Amino acid sequence: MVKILYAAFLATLMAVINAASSSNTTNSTYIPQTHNYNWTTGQGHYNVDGTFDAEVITVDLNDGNGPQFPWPSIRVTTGDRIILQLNNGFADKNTSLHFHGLFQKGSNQMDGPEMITQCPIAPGSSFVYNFTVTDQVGSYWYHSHTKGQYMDGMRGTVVIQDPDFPFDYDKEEVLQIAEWYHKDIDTLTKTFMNVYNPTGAEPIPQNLIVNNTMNLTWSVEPDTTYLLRIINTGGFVSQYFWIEDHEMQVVEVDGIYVEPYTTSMLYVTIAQRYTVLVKTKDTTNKNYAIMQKFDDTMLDVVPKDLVLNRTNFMVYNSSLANPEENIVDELDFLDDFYLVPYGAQKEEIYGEPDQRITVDVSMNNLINGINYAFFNNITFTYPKVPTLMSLLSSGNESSNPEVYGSNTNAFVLEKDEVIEIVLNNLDTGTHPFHLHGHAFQVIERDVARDDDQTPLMYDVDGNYTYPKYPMKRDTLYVRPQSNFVIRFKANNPGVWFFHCHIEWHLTQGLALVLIEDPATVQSTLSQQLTANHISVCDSVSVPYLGNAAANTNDFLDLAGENKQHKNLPKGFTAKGIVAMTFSCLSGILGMITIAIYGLMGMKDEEAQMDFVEELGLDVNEVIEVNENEEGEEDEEEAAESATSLLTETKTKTVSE
Ligand SMILES: *[C@@H]1O[C@H](CO)[C@@H](O)[C@H](O)[C@H]1NC(C)=O
Ligand SMILES: *[C@@H]1O[C@H](CO)[C@@H](O)[C@H](O)[C@H]1NC(C)=O
Ligand SMILES: *[C@@H]1O[C@H](CO)[C@@H](O)[C@H](O)[C@H]1NC(C)=O
Ligand SMILES: *[C@@H]1O[C@H](CO)[C@@H](O)[C@H](O)[C@H]1NC(C)=O
Ligand SMILES: *[C@@H]1O[C@H](CO)[C@@H](O)[C@H](O)[C@H]1NC(C)=O
Ligand SMILES: *[C@@H]1O[C@H](CO)[C@@H](O)[C@H](O)[C@H]1NC(C)=O
Ligand SMILES: *[C@@H]1O[C@H](CO)[C@@H](O)[C@H](O)[C@H]1NC(C)=O
Ligand SMILES: *[C@@H]1O[C@H](CO)[C@@H](O)[C@H](O)[C@H]1NC(C)=O
Ligand SMILES: *[C@@H]1O[C@H](CO)[C@@H](O)[C@H](O)[C@H]1NC(C)=O
Ligand SMILES: *[C@@H]1O[C@H](CO)[C@@H](O)[C@H](O)[C@H]1NC(C)=O
Ligand SMILES: *[C@@H]1O[C@H](CO)[C@@H](O)[C@H](O)[C@H]1NC(C)=O
Ligand SMILES: *[C@@H]1O[C@H](CO)[C@@H](O)[C@H](O)[C@H]1NC(C)=O
Ligand SMILES: [Cu+2]
Repeated sequence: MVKILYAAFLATLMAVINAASSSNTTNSTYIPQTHNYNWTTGQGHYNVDGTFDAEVITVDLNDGNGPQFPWPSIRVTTGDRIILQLNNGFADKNTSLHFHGLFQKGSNQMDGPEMITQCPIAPGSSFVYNFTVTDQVGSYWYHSHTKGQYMDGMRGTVVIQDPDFPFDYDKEEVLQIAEWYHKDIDTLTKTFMNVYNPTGAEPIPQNLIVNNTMNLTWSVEPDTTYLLRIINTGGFVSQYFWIEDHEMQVVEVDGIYVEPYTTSMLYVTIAQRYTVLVKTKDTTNKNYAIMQKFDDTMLDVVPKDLVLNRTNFMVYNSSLANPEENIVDELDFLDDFYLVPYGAQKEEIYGEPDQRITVDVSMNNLINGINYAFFNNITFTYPKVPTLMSLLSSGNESSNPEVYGSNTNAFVLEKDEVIEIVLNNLDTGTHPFHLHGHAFQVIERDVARDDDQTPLMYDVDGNYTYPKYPMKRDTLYVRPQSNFVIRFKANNPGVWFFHCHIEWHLTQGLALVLIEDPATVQSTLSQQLTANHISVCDSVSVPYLGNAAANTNDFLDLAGENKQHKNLPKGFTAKGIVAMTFSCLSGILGMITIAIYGLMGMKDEEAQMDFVEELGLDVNEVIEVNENEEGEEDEEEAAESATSLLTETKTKTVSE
């Protein structure tokens, strides 16, 4: 039986490969097109999941139909030009737009992340994204790169068609998956980056969605091969994805073709894309479940009413009943590490690196009580001048990383060097990291370590077996308390952001910036700021000359740069902050204070006061910081959040 199945699998594989070579004989003489878009952002309401009318970010396509939701999909062919004018129609929010996974060769300023490659777009201002899509094909997406905005819906899928697509299929379908919050991101961020949330517990989403809805119906035809593009446009959780009784043959991952690999389940972190071939059955007597499941290990608490598994419908025959939830015994999903790039994308592992960048990921509180995320103890703090502009204006100092600030983790890469990034995750969570401007080889990824073990650090002198043809992609997860190692060639001059794609963690500062081949950036005509870009900077009052501190005289003088808050005194823990926070509030929140004493195992106020003293902190200072940042009005809200945090903390303690 096993043998027969294996033979059948081989036969399919051969068929696919044959189809591949035959389709490559069609030498397309495609003439590139230009796609023009003129979009205006706005604020609206939309009931995405069918259970709550949420505040969302709308788009006006300026086609006479007014603001709409969701945002449109983009479909172009490789070689095409995109000219997208983004008009900021918000009353009081800056914005930006990033095309996730596009290399932006020679057009770094069109990459999108605000204060990295561009000035934020102020309300009333318009940025013209103008670039060609060169040497890339496959599944991508676009999203705002400002303050977690895309979780309010400012995102869409991007497909880059390949006239010489190497695999055979009949029809194509896109599934845009994500998680969904009922509250808007600005509101959630206020309670997340807050002294009352000292453990940095991420807000819990309300639902998993697909194509901006729930309970989606995908009507299929029998005996048909679908090219299915699964694109996770979420901002937080990874999802398990499977289709009842249907196998998926993975052929593309983050824009990289791979040797076809059959699996029954995918694990898709946010920002990742999987393109699979799904062959439908030749019978139409049953409909099947398309399942999405939360990776609930990423949630600090799992509320009782949270539905972890969401069922969508693959419908062969609409007069038959919808399928029930599909339950599997085991979450037996594809490990993307073992995929092998296919065709022209298949490249041997790069040799020993010319430069190795080793970064340790950690999370901790700073003196203001707020929980931050760090690479090598530095939490990314936005510079006063967008980093690309510091590069462009710093002349022969541009290859000195100091120019870019002491809180940005800036690394300078020389032209065509082989770069290795070793990432050690000292945190107990899973994190999906994204590199702008490149797809990288994944040469090593270690197993997870439990909470009670010590983190598994990568050993540079260790005896690892690297793949001969490593998998390549642009977004890769690291397991809890573990590590990964990636390599790429510094052949795309520009300033490229590398960060955790979990929007909460990016907000907490889990980012660094690569300054790649600065001399070439300076000398390339197409890399000079467009007149439109300069006017966008002017209207938001962001300088486009100078180092990270906006100093134009001495590029090594960083006086006045933005810096992270001071460290906490040694030995201070998040639990200590919980206690301190609530003691500060005891006047307002007597009951909660008592509850928290219980949690701390402190029975009387005296012991509690001793503890606060032990912290060696000026309690009044903490109150001041908080009031300055949040304003007095927010105290009630903060109290509300404190109550919910307390409930969560208690829940967690109980479940442990
Ligand atoms: C495709 O056709 C063009 C024009 O006929 C030719 O120059 C080119 O070499 C062909 N490419 C391949 C891959 O066959
Ligand atoms: C884009 O839309 C705005 C707002 O409707 C309009 O003022 C502008 O002329 C349009 N631009 C282009 C290039 O069509
Ligand atoms: C999906 O189904 C759930 C019930 O399982 C319902 O509460 C919700 O409103 C539905 N949503 C949509 C968009 O149909
Ligand atoms: C927009 O960006 C500018 C420059 O960084 C900043 O001063 C301003 O506060 C931002 N506006 C909002 C609403 O965040
Ligand atoms: C887009 O860029 C091309 C190439 O630099 C230029 O010729 C064209 O004028 C630009 N278009 C707009 C609308 O900026
Ligand atoms: C899902 O949305 C995409 C656009 O992102 C669309 O192309 C596709 O047809 C939709 N799929 C279904 C099953 O509705
Ligand atoms: C769909 O199901 C109905 C009800 O069982 C049946 O009458 C019909 O023939 C089916 N259609 C197809 C295309 O199988
Ligand atoms: C969710 O899915 C998993 C995997 O199929 C299953 O073990 C679990 O029982 C499901 N939970 C619920 C509440 O349906
Ligand atoms: C298609 O043919 C071209 C030119 O011969 C080759 O470079 C490319 O790798 C082929 N594509 C695939 C997917 O085999
Ligand atoms: C970060 O700080 C910790 C504690 O002070 C120290 O042990 C560690 O070496 C630092 N890590 C780096 C990469 O500087
Ligand atoms: C950089 O250029 C300036 C003049 O533009 C010169 O004074 C300085 O010595 C140069 N520095 C280096 C490191 O070459
Ligand atoms: C490294 O590992 C390989 C395979 O596990 C083994 O054959 C080899 O002896 C090891 N080399 C050293 C120096 O430990
Ligand atoms: Cu993260």
